[in-house]
Amino acid sequence: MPHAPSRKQLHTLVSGVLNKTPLVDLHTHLYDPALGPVLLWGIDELVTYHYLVAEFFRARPDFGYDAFWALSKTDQADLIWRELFVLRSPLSEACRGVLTVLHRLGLDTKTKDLKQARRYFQKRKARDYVDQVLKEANIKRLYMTNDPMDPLEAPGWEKGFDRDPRFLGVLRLDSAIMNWPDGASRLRAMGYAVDDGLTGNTLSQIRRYLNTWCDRFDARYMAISLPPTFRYPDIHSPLTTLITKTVIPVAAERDIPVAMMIGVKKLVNPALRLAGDSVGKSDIDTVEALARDFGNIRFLLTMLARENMHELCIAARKFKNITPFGCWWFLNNPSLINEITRMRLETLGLSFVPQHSDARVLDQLIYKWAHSRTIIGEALTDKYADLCATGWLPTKSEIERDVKQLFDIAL
Ligand code: FIX
Ligand code: ZN
Repeated sequence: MPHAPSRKQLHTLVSGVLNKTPLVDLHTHLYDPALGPVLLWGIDELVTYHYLVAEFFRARPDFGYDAFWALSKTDQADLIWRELFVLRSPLSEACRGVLTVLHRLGLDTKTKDLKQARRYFQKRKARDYVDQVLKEANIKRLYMTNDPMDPLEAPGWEKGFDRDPRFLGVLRLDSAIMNWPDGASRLRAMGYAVDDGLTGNTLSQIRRYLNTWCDRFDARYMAISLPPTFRYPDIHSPLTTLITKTVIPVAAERDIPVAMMIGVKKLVNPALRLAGDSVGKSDIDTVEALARDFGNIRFLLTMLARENMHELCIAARKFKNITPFGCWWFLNNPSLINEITRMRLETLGLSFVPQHSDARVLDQLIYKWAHSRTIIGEALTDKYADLCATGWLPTKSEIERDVKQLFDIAL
């Protein structure tokens, strides 16, 4: 009877498999390098990430919002670096992330300015750097967030380009259907004959929009972020009507999933711009009702409130068409990734997607995945150790199989 491995031996095995398994990143704000400068990378983008902007104002509440936004990106980065990394220890997850990237790139992290880092990035070419970062983070494919109504992204699609197969398309729905009829004028400007009242051909025109852009993007799923107040059923809500009468029928026709990211309160502090969004507790009854009424739809689901995470695990146990994914945004911190991952392993086994990066800056892939692989590795090690205590000893190939199921996502 082979003897059970020690926890240390198990941890070495599990973390080795995790680190060498190329993964698929289910949700990012990154772009095919052919789309040009809309793909953000480099030290100034890293340090002015909206998470760090919010933390800067915690350190400097005396600093005016307008004064900050009036600065150049370089000056913003220098200011944030000084306040959060020099005058204070960079203990937050977002600060630590920047240091992990610099450290993995062989750069000095305890430096009083960004001169060395800027010299490093000035020598990089975007396409080579994409290869370097994907290799360092061991990512084989990632899903973008593509919005036909984004003025920064749209020109690249109009021009057309040879796709990088590592960057998969996703049709993002917010700008078209959130806060209806805000999107109606944008749709009309694109040639879709919609009216504010969702009457006549409006719904079929919106389905045409969805199909046209799913084709253009070769979209592997459609995605939308939703407020904590989102409800289904809700006969008075244009949003609910649009989701059930346009998004869901098109997803069914195309047999692609619908990703719902529920719980964001947009711009509670508009002065913070992208950093101004907050979190609210969402309604799990709505999630269960959607999964029940649309059993033919695969729902990729993540929620922003910690309190919703356990409810989502249980909803997924009740509905096989729910796949919980990621530790989203304010949950993407070691203490919560740890809690959520263990909760999911205990309630769902391997039938969930443990993490996505949500990276907005290419280099973030390095830290978001290094940090998550470590935490998820600890949780998996403990779960395998629990199995060993029953005499069920995992083999290396079984651990490789399990890790592939968790991270090598094929939609
Ligand atoms: O809606 C989303 O895709 C969110 O992830 C973003 O809006 C958010 O700003 C973010 O990047 C969080 O990590
Ligand atoms: Zn996102």
